[in-house]
Amino acid sequence: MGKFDQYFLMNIDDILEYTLVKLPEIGWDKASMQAKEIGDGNLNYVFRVWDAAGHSVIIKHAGVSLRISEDMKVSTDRNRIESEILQLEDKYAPGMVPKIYFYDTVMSACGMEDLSDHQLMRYALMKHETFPNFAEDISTFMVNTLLMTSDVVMEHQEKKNLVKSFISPELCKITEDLVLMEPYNDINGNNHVFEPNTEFVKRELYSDEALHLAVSKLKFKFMTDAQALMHGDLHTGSIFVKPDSTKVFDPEFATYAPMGYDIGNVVANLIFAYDNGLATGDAAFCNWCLKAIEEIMDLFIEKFNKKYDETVTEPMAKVKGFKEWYLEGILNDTAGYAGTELHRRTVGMANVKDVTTIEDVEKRAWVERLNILCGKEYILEQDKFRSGADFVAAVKRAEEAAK
Ligand code: SR1
Ligand code: MG
Repeated sequence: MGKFDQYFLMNIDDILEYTLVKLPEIGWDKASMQAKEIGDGNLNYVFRVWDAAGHSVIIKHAGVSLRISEDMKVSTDRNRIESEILQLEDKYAPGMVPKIYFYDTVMSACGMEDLSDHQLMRYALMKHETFPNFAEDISTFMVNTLLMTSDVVMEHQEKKNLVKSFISPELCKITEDLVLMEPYNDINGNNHVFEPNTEFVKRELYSDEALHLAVSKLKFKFMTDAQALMHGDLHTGSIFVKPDSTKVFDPEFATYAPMGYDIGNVVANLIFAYDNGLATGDAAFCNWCLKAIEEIMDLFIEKFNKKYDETVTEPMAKVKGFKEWYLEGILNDTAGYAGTELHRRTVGMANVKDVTTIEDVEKRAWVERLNILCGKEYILEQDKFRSGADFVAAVKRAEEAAK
């Protein structure tokens, strides 16, 4: 039996050996080969392997428990799901995801394109860098990957097979609990609430029954509405950027669910970048963040309408008025799930560095209240958000109200 014929958690030396076994065709210069763990997520180990001859690759390796918590066990099958979805997304949004070289269901690892010439978007945004093509790119990615995998376009048998293949109950449960429940009741004691806002969180999130009802509907929609194969964790830590390139990665939470979950994640995470700009007084960066939100939503709507007309195959989806009804539902969901993402990243278990690194206590408390109030408006008044400007206006209202 070979060393890699049975699962174990690999260290740096194992990873070097493993890379040679899995990717011999690269022609590695063995003597200068090095590996470094560069993972920044909550779940997996990510290694960059390179040599002096200019070869490099990323090896992503899943452990049996999550990095963020030893107690949380998740199937290592997530690596297969991720690799297969990246291959599918490359078909619908060519060049917008890293290339997959292999995946290995025994070691729960995959090898993929090294994107070291890009930056992780969250860190670039924390340096207040801006990306002129981002709205164009991410709106294309979302329209192409979401609409093309929906029942409106995809042949229904093929779609149902994808639903079956990409269901990951444990990862869905993380979203159902951490995003769509715990921020509103801290039922499992996982929440991280910024101390100065303790009373505010109790009042605005834990005690608002109308909010709880609206979130319970979003939770059940997430669990039961297999609308499209969404990425499932489309935050700025799942996106690599260069001024002229956007690459989406890390779709291990992908599953069939409402399209608005992905779109709402993008909107909310740009608001976290905005928070950082606001707390540090960078007006130009703040303007870019809001402009990006506005353009993403307007471009999504424009491209969705065009692609729908070009690609719809389902006869009943061609009935007059259906497209408009379907898009309204997506926009409602986008607002709703932008709201839940704003809340869970502010008070839940998995926070974001854009906000947690804000040193000024008053300012951090202020932008966290902004997130909470903006999220509530998105959730409670979902049918008010029909354009990019509508989404932005709520941020400005919350900014004032949170003072
Ligand atoms: C326990 S995992 C916490 C979060 O990290 C991932 O990136 C997902 O967003 C998940 O909700
Ligand atoms: Mg991730």
